[in-house]
Amino acid sequence: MEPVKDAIAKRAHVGTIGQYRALYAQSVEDPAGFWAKQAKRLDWFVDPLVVREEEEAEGTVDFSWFGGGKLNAAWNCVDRHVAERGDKTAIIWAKDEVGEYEHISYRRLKQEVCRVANVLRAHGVRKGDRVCIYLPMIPELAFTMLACARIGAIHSIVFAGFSAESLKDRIEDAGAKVLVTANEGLRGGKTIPLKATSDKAVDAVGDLVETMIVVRRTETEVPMKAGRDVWLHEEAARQRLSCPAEWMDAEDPLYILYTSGSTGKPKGVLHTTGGYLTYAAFTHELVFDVHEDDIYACVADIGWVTGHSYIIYGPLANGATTVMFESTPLYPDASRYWRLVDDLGVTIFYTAPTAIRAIERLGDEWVTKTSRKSLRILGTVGEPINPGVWQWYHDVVGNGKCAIVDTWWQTETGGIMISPLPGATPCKPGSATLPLPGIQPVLVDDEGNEVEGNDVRGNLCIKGSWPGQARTIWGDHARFVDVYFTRFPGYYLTGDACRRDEDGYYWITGRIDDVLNVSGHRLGTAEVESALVAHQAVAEAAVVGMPHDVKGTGIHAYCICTPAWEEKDRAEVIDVLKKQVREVIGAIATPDRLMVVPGLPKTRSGKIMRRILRKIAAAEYDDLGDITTLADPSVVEKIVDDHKAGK
Ligand code: 7RM
Repeated sequence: MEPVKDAIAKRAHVGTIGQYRALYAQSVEDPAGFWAKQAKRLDWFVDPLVVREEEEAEGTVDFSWFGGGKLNAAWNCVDRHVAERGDKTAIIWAKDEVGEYEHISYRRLKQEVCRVANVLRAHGVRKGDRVCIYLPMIPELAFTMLACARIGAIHSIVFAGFSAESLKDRIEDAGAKVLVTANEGLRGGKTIPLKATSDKAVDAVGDLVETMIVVRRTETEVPMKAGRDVWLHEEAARQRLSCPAEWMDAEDPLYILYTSGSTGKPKGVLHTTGGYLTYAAFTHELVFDVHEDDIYACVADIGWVTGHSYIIYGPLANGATTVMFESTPLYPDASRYWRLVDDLGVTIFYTAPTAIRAIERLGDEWVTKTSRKSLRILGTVGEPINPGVWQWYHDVVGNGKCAIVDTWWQTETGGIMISPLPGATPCKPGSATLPLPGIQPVLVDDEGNEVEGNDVRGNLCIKGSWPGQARTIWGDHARFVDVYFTRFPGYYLTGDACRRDEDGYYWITGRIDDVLNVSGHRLGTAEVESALVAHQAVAEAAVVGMPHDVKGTGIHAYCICTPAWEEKDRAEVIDVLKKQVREVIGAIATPDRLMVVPGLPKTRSGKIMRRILRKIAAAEYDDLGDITTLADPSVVEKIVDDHKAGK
């Protein structure tokens, strides 16, 4: 057990474990009172009349928060701070170029947001319309999100590493009539051809996208299609510096964010305005113990939920100074993060275990040659952190002086659910520790019974609702009900397996479904499989996770080739198929290992035995279990031999 550090506890919002326990007890005894109080951290045009409502009817799920309330997320993240702290830096943009920073004050942020909002309005965007954003980590991304929020448009941000096809699917599913992109992205000294990818995606959706708004990040010329494409800087220069904020209902959508599930295409998780923003602000302040003078850096990409909640909405709602980091942890070398910390005086730093592992393996010197004396709190998110990596983060990066917060949550939860509080919770490396106030995790056995007590395991579910909870899947409420609320009625199903230890601490042990967590990014095995079988070379494919030192989980694909491709050079086929996945989904989905196999282990009813494929992928050949029930056990032998031979 790693005790809480006195220096951190002394100034913390919650400074003892007793205080945390009292707050927690209060939150579950009187949730309405507790959340009503939390909602007061926002500025409401009209105060909510009710805290929480749940409608019950056979076969569906419907809950809402802060009914009757009216507010605007951009107003809360920007305008209301201008009077109090107009000259305070809202966003520090850390450019890809080493040592180059741009500070944007709350006053300037308001003007930039208004200008972009006016540009969107001028192009016909109205309340409820969807705007797709395909931008790298540049300030215009923040301006555009907040501009959407300001006029009541729903943003759908697509990570700039996704392919044209992934972008197209998301534009189409959301029905976005405007796409905001950049001529190019810049990351780790390399350019990313965003406009070219956007053109491909937009051309493939017919005339759905009426306007493409292009940010000029680099000097590179790109073709602009007359009547469709416009430059943001030219349009913005013509617009006023003010723009009225729409009065949004608490339950009006704020954004859609696509995330992978175990089956089918990624689902558009929908978050609403009042509950989400309350929850993002509340958790950001509590978990990171944010104070007025903090310099807060979450180095995730805004294309993922972590960036939505903990680079933009949470920090800005709290009037904090937040960093937008455009580069990568290893560019130009493994000191990059700590150089960022020293250059800006970062006090709170939030990243993923995969990034920590990538840096750790290159040696301590990259860290120890930097000062890092400004740091107080170090966070992680996205996947379980190995206890050894936790210790290294604590001892080497944090010099033994920082609090570590291992934060468990999901796209669907809107914000952090299980995490230590830096001034209150003694830590156990590898455990996300205890639930935040207002959150009731339960472990449910496979029969649907709550597993009580400590030193137990089960399917991690959440009892009751919380304000940041996703309300639906865009365009498919039946899928929302089916995926999250059907297997164990009455609970929200997280899809994670979990252990609650003898002290009541939670340990996430992995997914219970076919979702992989690759470098902290969620990927469905079904998505990768469908990208593979879309190629003429592949007759059938099965994808599983495999242990990976840096990524946590790597992608292992097994493919059966079509006759015409069977005789081709193996290495070439493998290259072609890896490239296929990269082109269909994006680089993050590229298989780490791809094997061409003569067959797949199947039951006599034709079901692929993924359990066996996972064991082989992990090189646990002696532990394959019973294979006698397979339709053709000899396939397994062949695959094992080839795997051992590195084929
Ligand atoms: C924020 C985010 C969610 C999945 C989740 C888990 C895994 C996230 C942790 C973690 C262990 C953690 N959203 N996960 N945080 N596992 N410890 N601290 O990652 O929707 O992209 O992924 O990530 O499996 O279900 S996400």
